[in-house]
Formats: sequence, structure tokens, C-alpha cells
Amino acid sequence: NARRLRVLVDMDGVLADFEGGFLKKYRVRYPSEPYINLEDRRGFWVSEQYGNLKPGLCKKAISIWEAKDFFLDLHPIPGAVAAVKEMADLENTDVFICTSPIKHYQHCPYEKYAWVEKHLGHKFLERIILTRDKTVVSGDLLIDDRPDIIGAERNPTWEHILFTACHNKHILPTPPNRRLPSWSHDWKSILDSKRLQ
Ligand code: UMP
Repeated sequence: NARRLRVLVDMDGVLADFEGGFLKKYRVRYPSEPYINLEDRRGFWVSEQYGNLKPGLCKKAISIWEAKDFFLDLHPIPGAVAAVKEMADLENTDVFICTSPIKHYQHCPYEKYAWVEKHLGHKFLERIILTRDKTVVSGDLLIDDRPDIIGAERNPTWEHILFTACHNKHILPTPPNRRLPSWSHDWKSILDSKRLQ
């Protein structure tokens, strides 16, 4: 009888460590090129900041995540796997993994499924939503590290909870107003605050 809560959880930067995985592989592949420490990352687009650092580095950055095994090899964000499993086991709670694949589709969509199966288990394959437009997906909450989530729907149903990442920790609390600083913070209270509404 209680209304079910639907939580959409982003993948890159929230479940899978895109930034750490990128920097590690970039430095191995381009050892003589400059790089940006994670503390110095600003802005959602890695490629843009690398392009501003030096001409040619935008393409080199993109070559890293377009390569085979990039998405599959990403390490989980600390606490993410346990938190999402626990969240999915809560009463009256539906969890979906809502993630935007890159348009270079040779590896990324497959590897996102393989990553979920590897780290969260086969039954979570039922829970994957691949979309380039998260505004058309309905839910109560969207936990995502991207500050600007826009698309075809002007009034998405979800409240965006900004998951803190190296690239967004300095931005001011314009909408979204609520943050989840890490998976060791109290994500259950955020869900409960939504259940009461
Ligand atoms: N991505 C880029 N360029 C960047 C950084 C990330 O294309 O500079 C990709 C990685 C993910 C997607 O596939 O964008 C972000 O997806 P979400 O985290 O918004 O789901």
C-alpha cells in the first residue's frame, strides 16, 4: 500500500570511477603529455579541460574512453556496490542504473552491462537504463555527479541529488540543492525524505 520510491543511480562518477580510470590509462598511453591531477579537475567534460591544457589533448583524452576495456576495467567508487545492493533490498524501493553511453558504441554499451553483472550481479541487468537523455526517464530521485542535466523534458519528475566528484566539488549550490558527498554519507535519509513527500 505504501508508495514505492524509484531511485535512478548514475554510473560514471557515482558507481564506477571514470575519472580515476581515465587518468591512470591516459598516463600509461601518453607518458610524455601533461595531465590534470584529480584535485585540479574542473567541469564535467574531461576532454574540454584537456583540450584547453594543450592542443591535441582533447582527441587523446577521447581515445582513452573509446578504447576496448576502458569501461569494463573501471574500479567501483568506494562504498557504491554495497550501497546500491542495500538500496535495492530496501522495502518499497526500486533502483535503476541510469547511464549515458558514449556515441562511439563499439565497446561502451556492452561493457556497461558486463560491469554491472560483474560488480552487482546478474539480476541487476534488469535495472539498466541506457539513455543520452535522463530527463525523459521518470523517478523520484536521480543521484548523479553531472551538475547540468537537461534534455527534452523541461520538468523532469526526479529531484537531482548531486553526487560529489573531483570535477564538481567547487561548484556553488545552484540547483541541484542537495548533495550526496559520498556513499559513506547518509543516503538513506535522502530516500526517506522523499518517501514522506
Ligand atoms: N564522457 C565524455 N566526455 C567527457 C567525459 C565523459 O564523453 O569528457 C562520457 C562518459 C560517459 C558519459 O559515457 O559521458 C557521461 O555519462 P553520465 O555520467 O552523464 O551518465
